[in-house]
Amino acid sequence: MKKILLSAAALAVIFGAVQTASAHISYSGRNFGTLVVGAPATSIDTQTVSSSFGWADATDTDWGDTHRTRFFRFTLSTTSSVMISIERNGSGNQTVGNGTAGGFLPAVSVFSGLSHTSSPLAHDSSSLSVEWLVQTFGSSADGKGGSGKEGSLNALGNWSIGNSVTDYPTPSASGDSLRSFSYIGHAADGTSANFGSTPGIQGDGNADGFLTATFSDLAPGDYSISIGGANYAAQLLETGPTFPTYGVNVSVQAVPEPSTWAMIVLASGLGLWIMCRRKSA
Ligand SMILES: [Ca+2]
Ligand SMILES: [Ca+2]
Ligand SMILES: [Ca+2]
Repeated sequence: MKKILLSAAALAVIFGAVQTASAHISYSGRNFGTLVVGAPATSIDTQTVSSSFGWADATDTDWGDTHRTRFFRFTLSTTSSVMISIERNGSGNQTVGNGTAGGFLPAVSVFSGLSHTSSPLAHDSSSLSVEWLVQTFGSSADGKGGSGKEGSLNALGNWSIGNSVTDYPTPSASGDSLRSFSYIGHAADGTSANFGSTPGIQGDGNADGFLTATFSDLAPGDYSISIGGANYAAQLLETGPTFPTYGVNVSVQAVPEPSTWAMIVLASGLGLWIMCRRKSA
């Protein structure tokens, strides 16, 4: 009997390790490709996010764990504005729990830059990730390597993360590489009652599980989207190590630049003015 129990425990450890490994930053099945202005929106449905607090937790001073958000990517070949819509999928894909304060509330950060697209994938506990945090923030506090950070993800600013042919605390080996993300912007479902008191967060004011936002004037290049839960207080309820997963549908579309719209409005206004002058003449 004891032997069977031990085997089950060993299996749980192995299964847990496999699950963790598969949750490193990956864009597999979540690449929107190159967006073209005027093309219809592309949707990637029935994706899952681990925890209802992951994005909000990465907005505070000790940052957050990339594993608690889900990464998507897109590419631009010309300067464009990009509209991102996220809808909680509560019917078929919300596997555990229903969160608090109205269920899963989506939030998103957009970054210029791309993580690794093949194994070994980047993660918060790789030697290189921890080394970067310690070099940047020192090692006199708690968190990863004493850096004072819970993880690599900064939802409101720049950050870096590394992959690892070995794992922490083995020193980074040749073959490991660091990727850097430049912060573009963010959007969050709800209000500070949901995402917490970190200054500067823009909410859509209505915690209804739906979020849409446009990020303007993005230069050609590769972009990463980090999507996670906006419920800051839920980290006190969802304490791990196993976190509830929530379903999201994500839609992305390149839309005309605000300056283009301004020109269209200006041009039609001018047309109207000429027509009026001709009529009165
Ligand atoms: Ca945090
Ligand atoms: Ca936290
Ligand atoms: Ca909303």
